[in-house]
Amino acid sequence: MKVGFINIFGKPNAGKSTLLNALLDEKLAIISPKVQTTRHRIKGILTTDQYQLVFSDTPGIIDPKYKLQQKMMLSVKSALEDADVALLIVDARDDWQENDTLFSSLHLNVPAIVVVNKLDTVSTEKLKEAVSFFESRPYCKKVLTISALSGINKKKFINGILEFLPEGDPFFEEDQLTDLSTRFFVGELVREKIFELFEDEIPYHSTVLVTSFKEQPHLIKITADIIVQRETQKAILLGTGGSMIKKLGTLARKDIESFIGSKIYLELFVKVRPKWRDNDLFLKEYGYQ
Ligand SMILES: Nc1nc2c(ncn2[C@@H]2O[C@H](COP(=O)(O)OP(=O)(O)O)[C@@H](O)[C@H]2O)c(=O)[nH]1
Ligand SMILES: [Mg+2]
Repeated sequence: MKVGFINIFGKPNAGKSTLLNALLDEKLAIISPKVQTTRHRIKGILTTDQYQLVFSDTPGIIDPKYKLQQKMMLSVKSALEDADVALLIVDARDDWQENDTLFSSLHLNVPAIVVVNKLDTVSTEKLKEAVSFFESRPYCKKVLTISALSGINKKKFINGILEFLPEGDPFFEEDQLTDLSTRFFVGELVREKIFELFEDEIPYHSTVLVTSFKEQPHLIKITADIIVQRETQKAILLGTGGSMIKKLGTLARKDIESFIGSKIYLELFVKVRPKWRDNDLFLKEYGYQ
């Protein structure tokens, strides 16, 4: 059986998380049109009789400006170290040269497949040009083109990867989808709604901590804290008469219910923790190792 770690790298917004979800047929990674939505390395495991593929979604590669971003880049670094194959994903509309510089700077010592994504947004001509541009790069073993959003030919895509993977024994049980806890994904779904509902700095100054998760006969009771940096941000999150937090809770509850496959009761609290993004103790508490 073919077994391997396939780690997905690229600039913010290239479509890494959308690709992971498409490959797994499951919404594991949260997605938004805003950059830097993904903060952790998220593994998605795909097992059949012929292979076990362990895909990792990673945060977009950026120059870190505060400690949270440093932690985000550490998770990218760990993924660089254990990949069997790197998927270097690029938005077809983006500056190819710039992406090439970034990919070269990773100094990969594993084979790389360049994945030109968002083929739905460019002409066939442009796409062909992109393919030949990346095919000529030294780190690139193969170029695949996809639209992660409109759906990919999974079989073809996976066959393109398999030839680079070693034979071996599986690392995970065949029904295991990820290595992260349900609590983690619950927090992520709440965080996704913050990206959806709020503008400017709010999503970037917020995080979510699930503080309790209790299974009861007909529903799961979940409480979570939304952490922000300032009182003014707390006021925005709550909204007039609590209107925004209510909206947020409703949207998150629907997604969490479909993720867990059970009714839930969700209670959200907003807490102010000044400068949490630069505080090691807070970062640790909120799951950024
Ligand atoms: N048109 C189009 N948009 C896409 C495609 N793949 C991803 N997107 C969009 O690009 C944005 C960023 O996607 P995301 O997966 O969060 O990117 P990430 O930052 O690399 O993880 C989202 O708004 C996606 O819906 C695609 O194939 N075509
Ligand atoms: Mg992402």
